[in-house]
Amino acid sequence: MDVVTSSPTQDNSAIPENQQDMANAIRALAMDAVQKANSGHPGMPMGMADVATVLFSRFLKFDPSRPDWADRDRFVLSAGHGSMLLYALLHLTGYEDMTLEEIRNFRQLDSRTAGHPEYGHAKGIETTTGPLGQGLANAVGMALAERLVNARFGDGLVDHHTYTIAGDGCLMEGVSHEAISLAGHLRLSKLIVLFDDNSISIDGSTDLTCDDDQVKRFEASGWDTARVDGHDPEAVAAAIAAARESDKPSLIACKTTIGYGAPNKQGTAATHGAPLGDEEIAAAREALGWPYPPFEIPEAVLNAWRAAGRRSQDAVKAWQGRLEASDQRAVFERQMAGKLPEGWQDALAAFKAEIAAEAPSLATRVSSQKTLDVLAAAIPEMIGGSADLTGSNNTKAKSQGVVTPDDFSGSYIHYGVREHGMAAAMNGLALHGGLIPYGGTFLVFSDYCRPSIRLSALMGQRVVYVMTHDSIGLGEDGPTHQPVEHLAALRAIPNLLVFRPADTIETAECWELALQSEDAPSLLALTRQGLPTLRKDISENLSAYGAYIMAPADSERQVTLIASGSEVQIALEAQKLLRAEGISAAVVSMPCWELFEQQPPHYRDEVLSPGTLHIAIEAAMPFGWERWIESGGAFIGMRSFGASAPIKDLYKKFNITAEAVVEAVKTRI
Ligand SMILES: Cc1ncc(C[n+]2csc(CCOP(=O)(O)OP(=O)(O)O)c2C)c(N)n1
Repeated sequence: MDVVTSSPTQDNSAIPENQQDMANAIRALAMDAVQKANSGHPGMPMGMADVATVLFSRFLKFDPSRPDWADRDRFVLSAGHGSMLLYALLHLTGYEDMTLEEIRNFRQLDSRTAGHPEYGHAKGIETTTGPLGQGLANAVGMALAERLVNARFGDGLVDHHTYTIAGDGCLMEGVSHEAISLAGHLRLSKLIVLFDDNSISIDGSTDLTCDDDQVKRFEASGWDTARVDGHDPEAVAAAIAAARESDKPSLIACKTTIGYGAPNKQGTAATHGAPLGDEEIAAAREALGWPYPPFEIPEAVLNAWRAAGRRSQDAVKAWQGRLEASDQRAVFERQMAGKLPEGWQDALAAFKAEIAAEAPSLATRVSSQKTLDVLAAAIPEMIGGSADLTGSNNTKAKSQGVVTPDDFSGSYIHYGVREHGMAAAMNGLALHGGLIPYGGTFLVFSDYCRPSIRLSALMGQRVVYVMTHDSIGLGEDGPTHQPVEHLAALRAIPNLLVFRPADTIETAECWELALQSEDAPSLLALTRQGLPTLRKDISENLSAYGAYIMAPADSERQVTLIASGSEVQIALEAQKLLRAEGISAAVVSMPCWELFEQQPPHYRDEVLSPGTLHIAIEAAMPFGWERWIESGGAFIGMRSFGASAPIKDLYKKFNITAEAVVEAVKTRI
């Protein structure tokens, strides 16, 4: 660990003259916007204004007039409550859509300046942050993405840093451990964390809760570290310059005073998340030597900031020249635009035809593996991985090499036992652009990924979660490993496509849909146990409808059996038994509720046939199924946790059988 003090390791000509005023402009905008909104967090932006000024005016490679420039440095405000820091920086450096009006409308309906930074609301917001720790873990994913895309396209097109500001809260969160451990292992040397080391969180001093030596913690995970006075711009600059030379990821612990400049409140939790009040703001203006009215930035200061925003224009031009001269240009542009390669479905269609002809019995996790063998070969930007369950999740395709700290040309990541870190890193991979991440664990551990899955959905990112061992069907590992409430919990997340395919054909279809879903993440719930091939008709991707009639009734329909995944075969068996009893039933396979909801009412009616008796079958809790079951119908599934036993005994014990379906029908018809 180095204690860095001011040292001229960088070009002093680049140091803006009025950097104190530049930092104070951030402070003033933060104080004033929070005061006007009567809510928000002034303390962190005021405390980190000096650090951010150094970063944005001397180091960060970015161009507000080309916010989507592929080779820009990524900046992530992990301590998202300090959103005014980011909004102020975007406004001051000249992002067109971050007007002063937006700053004045901080936290108001339809403004770009939401309470916490939201991806897509304004250019320059690289990810949605607010849930502490997520941004740091996203930044790890972005830094990993940079290395992966660099390995494919070279330094000429991809050579940038990822910076993130994280606070005490981010570093207390468990996900920070997984993230920094992964980054240390992969030696993501172009990742630089600026720790807002102010020793204050909401409840007061961090002495109340945390004795960790964060610097030592990062060192233990293989990071370079430094401690600096976060209000000494030259010390901060020297530390960043040194970090950029490191062959490891770097932590710079910036000792700061929260609410810096507010004479009576600085250094206390009172500045964390409440307006300072008119009196204290007036006192702060006095103390900072900032005599200007609210929301007014003097021309000279604004000019200095706008000059900072133009620093990289030559670099952009030079990069553009390299892109135009590159023989990889078309592929690079396609991948960065998130478009799939031409003809990617051809091999998939051949695979489906082969499966329909051979009709093998396979666990859908194996069906997924076989689909991946086809897809990963056709779509090199797919980046797979698993949280230490590669052989169980069947996530590694034949063509995929393993990514190592020394070689990022592979496309498979061993994430280690770090489900949460994996999910958050996948968000970073997707947000960076140029890659399509997917990663696996057991469905029961989707809970360990949930905060990041929720953010994939909120941000509309194409991340694919491969979640195997999706029910009591996994057998002997028992109730600790048997998900029962997870499908319901996942279906409750808006903008997440939850797929539960019934056989290999549906698995291939669901993968196809997941890759086509550019604005929503997908989760595939896959079985451990073998399932017969049920579908022969491959003329159309029927899973795209969310639900469809897999086996029609052979006379006027009396009963509609609705099932997903492994229970579709039970529904088909029940249909036969009912037929023998003279009861006419149709079987509906419902691999994706969300897509079915999007279908027009006439299609939904055709599939569900209102007025018939509805029986739903799924080896999970009934929560939510009432939506598809008309009154008088029934649900065959779980009502409790599972148990440890062979699968054949479990389905009987929990009464998820064709006979139970028949009985439910007969007592109701
Ligand atoms: C996962 C999560 N838990 C709780 C919160 C609520 N929260 C927002 S900021 C904060 C304290 C953060 O402390 P620190 O990072 O030191 O920020 P500072 O006080 O320095 O601004 C908490 C608990 C949150 N945003 N995310």
